[in-house]
Amino acid sequence: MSSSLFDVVNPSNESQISQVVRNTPEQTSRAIERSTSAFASWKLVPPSQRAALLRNFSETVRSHVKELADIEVANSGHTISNAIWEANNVADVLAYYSGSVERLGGREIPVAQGIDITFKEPIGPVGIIVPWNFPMPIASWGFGPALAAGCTVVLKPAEVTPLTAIRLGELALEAGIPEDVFQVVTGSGSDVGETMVLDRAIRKIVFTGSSAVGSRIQRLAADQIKRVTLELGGKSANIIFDDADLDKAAASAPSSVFDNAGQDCCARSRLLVQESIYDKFMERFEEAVKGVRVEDPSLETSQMGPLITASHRESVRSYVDESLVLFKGSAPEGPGFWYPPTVIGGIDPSHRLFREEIFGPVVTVTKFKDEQEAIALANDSDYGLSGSIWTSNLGRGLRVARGVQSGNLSVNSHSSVRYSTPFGGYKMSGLGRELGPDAPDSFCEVKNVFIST
Ligand code: TAP
Repeated sequence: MSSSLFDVVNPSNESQISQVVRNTPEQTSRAIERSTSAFASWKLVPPSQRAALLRNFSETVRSHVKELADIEVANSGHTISNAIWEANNVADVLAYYSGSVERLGGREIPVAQGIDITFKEPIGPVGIIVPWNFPMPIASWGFGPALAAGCTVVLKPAEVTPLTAIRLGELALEAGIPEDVFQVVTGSGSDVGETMVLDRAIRKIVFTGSSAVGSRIQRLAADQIKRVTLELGGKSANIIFDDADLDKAAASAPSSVFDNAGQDCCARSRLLVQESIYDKFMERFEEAVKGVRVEDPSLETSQMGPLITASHRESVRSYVDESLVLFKGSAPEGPGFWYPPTVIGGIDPSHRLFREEIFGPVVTVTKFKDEQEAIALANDSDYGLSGSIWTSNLGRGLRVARGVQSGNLSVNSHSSVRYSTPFGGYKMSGLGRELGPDAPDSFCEVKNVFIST
């Protein structure tokens, strides 16, 4: 079957901005063969040289931050301030992991009658499959540590947002990363993605996306005992206690869920508010929500852009029962896939609005009495990715953080992601961790060698 082209659309105005190749399974298999050949030499590149190449890749990305950010604004509808952070994050991730190339060693272990040494060896060609919501950083959280460990990479961006990945592939070559060490293969999940999962030459899949596709990938990979890292959905809680700085908690709550129009796996889409301060908090929160600037994401003032596609907007809309809406922010009429920040109240935890990941600018608000009830509500979810706790009592902050079953919690902050700290989910939110100092280890096999003396 020969490849065809697919249209890439700007979600802010619905205009066609590019056409990209839809690769076939056969073309994907050929890319994997090239990746396998490149692996044989990439794994032997001396560590100091591999580190220098990664540093060079980082600096090349850094010098193209504005260009990459502009592409993301047009392709994904991200606000320009977010897109600049995202492009810088790619450069940061590469710089951070360039430092691990020369530190990735094994150990000497004391044993009887001999010497025992462990070696960390790169696992082989790695397939990285990313979603459309944060195309640049999520890709780099996989390819940064993988390249550092000595693996080659085949990256599949989501079909709707391929443009920054294509540009990163070009920048890698410009930076001196050898041909075929880092390949970008555009096309659909069922053709390109599934071929990568099924091909035995790919030794690990790093997948970020929905829990449904993640679970299918884990099942398919099991036949080959292929390694997988899964970063999946979320339904995180933002817990506001009565001793919190209410001005700060209310002012920051909109960005914790409406950032990237709520298309964020870490979105704090369940707001839990202690009943004693409910009215005081909601008054401030309403003012903050109505102040969110939903506008053309290329403007410096823009705080929220559109949803990614018309069909995704339909999916978000299908969740919202207007009779449950407490208040809304504003949104442009269109063209573009706009949807206003929306706040829902008065629902029971069994309601699908409380349970399912909507992946849009919709937040539910629920009252709680005390710490125990807050923890129980936060944990009443199949997911466990992120979450925030607002309190002036550090002991309470830590107690609740330890009680919530989630991979990334913040106290008096909404920060979830730093390249230097581990990131990943409990329960249906995933398997394994990305980022942080240990990420390159997940791209290595450990070999043990015993020498008799
Ligand atoms: P998915 O539909 O799961 O798609 C994710 C990626 O997988 C896309 O590149 C998709 O390709 C590909 N894919 C689809 N079917 C596949 C298959 N059978 N085999 C291999 N690959 C396949 O998710 P989405 O709708 O793009 O993204 C939203 C989801 O991602 C949300 O649930 C969100 O929470 C989650 N997410 C999680 C995180 C972390 S870090 N935990 C971060 C961001 C997003 P095509 O779309 O091109 O067909």
